[in-house]
Amino acid sequence: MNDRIYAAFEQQQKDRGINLFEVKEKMKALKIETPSWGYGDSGTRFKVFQQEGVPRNPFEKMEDAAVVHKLTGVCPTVAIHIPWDQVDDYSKLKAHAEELGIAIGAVNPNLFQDDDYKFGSITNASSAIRKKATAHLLECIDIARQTGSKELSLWLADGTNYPGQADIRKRKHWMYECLADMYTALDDDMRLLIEYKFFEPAFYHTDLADWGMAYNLAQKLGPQAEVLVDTGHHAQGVNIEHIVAYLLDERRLGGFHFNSRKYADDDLIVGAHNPYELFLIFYQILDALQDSDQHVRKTAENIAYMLDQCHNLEPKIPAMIRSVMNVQTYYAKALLINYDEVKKAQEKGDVLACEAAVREAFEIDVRPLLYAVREEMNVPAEPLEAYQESGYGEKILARGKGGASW
Ligand code: PSV
Ligand code: MN
Repeated sequence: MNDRIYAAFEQQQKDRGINLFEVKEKMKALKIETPSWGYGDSGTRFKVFQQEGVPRNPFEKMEDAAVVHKLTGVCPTVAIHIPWDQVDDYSKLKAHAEELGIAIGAVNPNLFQDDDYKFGSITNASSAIRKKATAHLLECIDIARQTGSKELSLWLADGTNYPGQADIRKRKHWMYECLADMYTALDDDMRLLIEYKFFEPAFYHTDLADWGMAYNLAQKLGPQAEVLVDTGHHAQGVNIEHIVAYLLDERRLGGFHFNSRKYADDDLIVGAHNPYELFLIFYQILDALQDSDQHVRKTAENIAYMLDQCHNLEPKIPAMIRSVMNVQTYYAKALLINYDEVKKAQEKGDVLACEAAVREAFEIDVRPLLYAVREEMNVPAEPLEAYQESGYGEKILARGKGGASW
């Protein structure tokens, strides 16, 4: 990078009262988990377009994820989905990941792809099916023990399509009972991240539809249960950063599934459609990191940042790198907000100055900062270009078509 450009950037930030050393340390500490399923074939309900070179098994998924980590330096863990990533021996998968310089992150139970779950899993009127679903949740805790994972992220597809189809209150009780069994089985250092989604695949009611329901469940279950915010799981126009601030203040924000969306749960590259939203989410988190309450600060420190995307048309690995770079970019911009200036403007009730102080940081070109941080981390300044030049994309074509899919 051109030293003069960085020096000018440094001076500009100094003049704005920003401590760049601290900013760079925070950027180096950011960790973004990638999803194993984001490396496999995916599509819509209309068509899955198979790509050449897609990993054929969980071991190859780890290999692709390791490339993303090697080039970005900030993706040391990979979330797995069970049974998509089922293997005979999880210690082998763990060892394989570790040899590649990464580790297995959150374990995601799958309660939505079994015929038995047609009318619900842990909300099913059949106690035998609820027991089966609970057994799968417990199996996932056991897998987490074997992989050294500390997070279980739970998403439920349960819901109904028509009024009167089921007893909503009974389903609520059954859901709680099964999750309480799961919660009790968690090790002390594990946490349960509860994801919500307002529709799809059910269209009339979803049993865990919004952050309030997830929060309520987490409250009842205990301190190891927290809410997971998937940015694609809200109705149009919902103020996600408000939800983030609220959950942080309640000490119940556990993690994110980042992606971007235009209409529904589109699972597109994060930051592609929603850069300002992503920036404002980080603004709330960074603001909470300065809270006078140490519990709020701790909650903000322990957030699990995960991507949950499906790259249906674009090649998977570069798309994942693009997403990671987008998260870094908007995180960097939020770090450049002059928080004192915002607070002072708030105290004066100067609405225009408040808004301007936040937006100003968004408008800064942070490329000199990103290049400097990557240089200090010993990773390529332009990870995407480095990937294109690495030859890895060509090498994996030998895997052929018809790899793993979700
Ligand atoms: C559901 O849409 C979701 O966001 C959940 O996190 C699932 O585990 C993931 O996508 C993959 O289907
Ligand atoms: Mn998700």
